[in-house]
This record gives sequence, C-alpha cells and structure tokens, in this order.
Amino acid sequence: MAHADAAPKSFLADKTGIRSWIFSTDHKRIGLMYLALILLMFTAGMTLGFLMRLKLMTPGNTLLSPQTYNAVFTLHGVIMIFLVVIPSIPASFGNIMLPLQIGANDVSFPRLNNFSWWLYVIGAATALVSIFTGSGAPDTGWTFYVPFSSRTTTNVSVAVIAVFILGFSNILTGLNFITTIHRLRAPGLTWRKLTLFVWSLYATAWIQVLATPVLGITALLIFAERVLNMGLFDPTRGGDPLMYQHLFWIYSHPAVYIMILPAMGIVSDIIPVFARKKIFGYGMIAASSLAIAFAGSLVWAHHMFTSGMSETAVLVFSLLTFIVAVPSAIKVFNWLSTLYKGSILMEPPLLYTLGFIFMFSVGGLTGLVQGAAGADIHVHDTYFIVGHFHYIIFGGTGLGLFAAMHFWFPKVFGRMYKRDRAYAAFWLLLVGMNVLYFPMLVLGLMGMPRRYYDYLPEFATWNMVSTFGSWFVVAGILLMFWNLYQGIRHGEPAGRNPWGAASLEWETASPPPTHNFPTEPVVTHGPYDFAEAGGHG
Ligand code: CU1
Repeated sequence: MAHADAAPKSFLADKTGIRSWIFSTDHKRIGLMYLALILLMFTAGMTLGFLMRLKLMTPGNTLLSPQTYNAVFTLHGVIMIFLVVIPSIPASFGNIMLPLQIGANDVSFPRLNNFSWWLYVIGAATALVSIFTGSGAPDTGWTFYVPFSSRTTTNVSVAVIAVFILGFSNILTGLNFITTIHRLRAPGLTWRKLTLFVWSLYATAWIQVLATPVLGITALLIFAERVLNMGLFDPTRGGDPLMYQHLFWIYSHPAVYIMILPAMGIVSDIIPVFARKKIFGYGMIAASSLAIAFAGSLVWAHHMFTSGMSETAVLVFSLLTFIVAVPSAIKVFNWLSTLYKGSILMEPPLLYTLGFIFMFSVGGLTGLVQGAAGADIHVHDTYFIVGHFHYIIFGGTGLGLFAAMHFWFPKVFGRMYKRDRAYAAFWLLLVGMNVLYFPMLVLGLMGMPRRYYDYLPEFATWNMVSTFGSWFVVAGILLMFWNLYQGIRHGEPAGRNPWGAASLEWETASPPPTHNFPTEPVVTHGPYDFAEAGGHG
C-alpha cells in the first residue's frame, strides 16, 4: 500500500472529466450525481407547484387553461413522486453513506449501481419526452386512474413506460443495499452496532425489492390496455377499474414508507449527536422500521374506502391502518426521550430534524383521520388529503433530506456552509410550509375538492393564504440552495468530524478518499457511544 507516502486523494478530486463521473462506480460519486439530479427535478416540480398556487390564488383565475392546469398538477405529482421523493434519500445519501457507515469500500455491485443511475436518467428523459411529444402532456393525475388513463388521448403510454424504467432503477438499488448490508460489514460491526440510518435503508430496500415489481406490472398493463386495446381495467371493454386501484396501491402505499423510512433513519442518527446522548430504545427504533415495512404493506386499500369495495374490506384495512401508527409513534416517543435532558447543540441539522418531527406529527395525526373509514368518507378527494400528504412528504421526507444535507455536507465536501443562513432558510421554510399546507386541511374539511380547476367564493380566503405560504417556501429553498452552493465553493474547512459524532463515516477524511478507509476499520463501539468514541471534541 502506498498510502504511507501521501494521503490518498479525495473522491471529488481523484479523477476529473465528465466521463469519470457518469461512468463512475464509486458509490459516493453516484450518490452525489443522484442528489444533483433529484434537486434539479425538485426545482422543476416546485416551479409547477408554485404555478398551481398562483392559478388558485383567486377564484375565477385564468392564468392557466383548464387543460394546462390538468397537465401541471399531473406533472407536479409524477415528477415529485417518481423522480424526487421515492429515490430522494436512499439513492443519494443511502448510496453515499451506506458503505461509509458499515466500514466498506463500496456497495456489493458497483457497476450495477452505476447502471441504476443510468436507468434513473433514462426514466427521467422518457418522462420529459411524454411532456413534449405526441398529443400533449399526461392529464390523469400521478395515480393514472382508469378508466380515464386508458381513454385520454394525452401521452400516458410514454409516461407509464417512464415509471416502469424508474421502477427498475429502484429495485436494483434495493438489491444492492440488501446484499451490501449482509455481506460487507466491517469486522466487529454486528447487526446491533449498525446505525439506525442503515437499519432504515435495510427496511426500505426490502419494500423496494418486493413492492416495486407490482408497480412495474401495473404500468405495463396500462400500456397494454392503451396500445393493444385489451380490456383489463376499462369496464366498457370488459375490464375492472377496481382491480387497477388494488394493483396501484399495493405498490403505492408501501412507497410512502420508501419515502419516509430513510428520513426517519436520518432523524434517528442526528438526534443523539446533537443531544450528546445515546439513542433511547435503539432496538425498538430498528425493529419499528421493519414493523413499518411489514405492516405498511398490508394497508393499501385504505385509499379505496369510497370505491365500492366490500364493507369487510373497509373494516379490515381501516384496522390495519391504525396498527401502522403504533411503530411510527414508538419512533417519535424514542426521539423525544433521547432529546429529554440532553445537552442540546442547536446546530442546523438538529433544527431541520425538529422541523421534521413537528411536520411528521401533524401529517401522522391527520392520517389517522383518514384511517377511520367514517371520517375518510367526508374528506375523501378533498384538499384535506392534499394537505395531509404534503405535511408527510414535504414536511417529513423533504425536511429529512435537508437535515441530511446539512448534517453530511462537511463530510462530503470537507467544508462548512454559513450557519445563520441555514437558520434563516429553515424558518422561511417551516413558516412557509405551514402557511401553505394548513389552509388546505381547513379547505378540505370545508369540502373543497382536490384537482378541480376552479372553486366557489367561500374558499377564497384560505386559498389566498395558502398561496402566500408558497412564496415563503420558495424563498427558503432558494436561500438554502444558495447557502450550500456558496459553502461548496468558499466554505471554511470542516475537518474530519465537526459534529463530534461516533459512527464510522466520521473516522475517515472529509471528503473521503475513493476507497473510503486507508485500512479496513475494526469496530469496537456502537454508533451512538459518544463517551467510548471520545467524540465530545
Ligand atoms: Cu396509504
């Protein structure tokens, strides 16, 4: 080994040129390329959402035509769900941190990992093609509900092929992670010494591998129905629309856990570092990730309480839905117990994490309203649903991703962003999100339906408030991006372990060298043992 002569180059500086990135098998480069594309797609999706809020600012507004409006809310959903939130944390920080946190050189199948990234690129390109070619951008909503999606003349066939391709990218990433966690842990790194982020990636990977194929098949069936005129879902051709809803949600509810579990893992990693305490209930948090992955796979038909399925089914799925709330609540309880009497360092990663806990709790509690079948019938297809899932997905997964970006930024780039700007961006975001989404909960209870082009004057005030909120959110996002960009270019050197954390990724240089550790680490302490690790700094 030559590492005694000179410190190995960082993974950012090791090789240069575009080919050294796009064909890279380095998990850190692949994760960073995912992150860049995901943030780009997020910006596109946010712009569409911003447009929608402008259009909905006043009743009778004609900023967008009805057909354009339908395309805008469909694309906002398709982009945000399939290109941003589902891959968001696993593909970016999952890729970057998994091998580092388990003391490995890379994932099990580095070339397959690069191929997954390419599938993401090809899937995203196919989705773009569906917008700009043929007879217009899809107008079905991101759920592609039949029979409309099998009849509309817009470009749905291309969009479902994009979803199919993206699904494969996910499945292969999941496969890679499961194998990596089983086979590549450093000597001494037992299952009980894994970080809770790795546990959450493990639970997520099983959902990716087991549930995503159902989405792939469903997308293909829509394609077959449209192109070959098969009567699978459309009742006028002998098909069954209820079957579509079952197939779609068998994937798409567990997909909610693909979105939220990794964010929960990040929260579980960040809190002990900034409370300077061992995590409370390690085993329970790890087990609750697996419990959520398992139980979350059994609740899909709670999206279908008003579809006309049997009363027995309604009862069973309602009950199962309440059961999933238990492991989620266990996590919140454990996080708060860890914070309790800790010596709190209110650094930006912790602030974003606390924002996550607040937003996730509002989202979770409003979810219980819909889990109860009777209450759900009242709020079904109203803005209550839109408000609820934005609290979970943007308030939860979004803030979780932003917490991760602020937490691991010094590790990935070896530099630090400006803290005051990070605080300012956070408050713009948190206030903005609540002003944007809380009115939607109220509007839903008042009976305003989702996805409609226009609304009655009685909904005017809350819609205006909601639109104001979107301006704060956009301002917060722009400030955050700018701050991080400036940090990459001019930030102060951060050092190996600026937060005094105890997990393995902090033991190597910042940014890490291409092969992560100069010599294979031997693990003697757990990821939250601050005293033994001497991590108090
Ligand atoms: Cu669901």
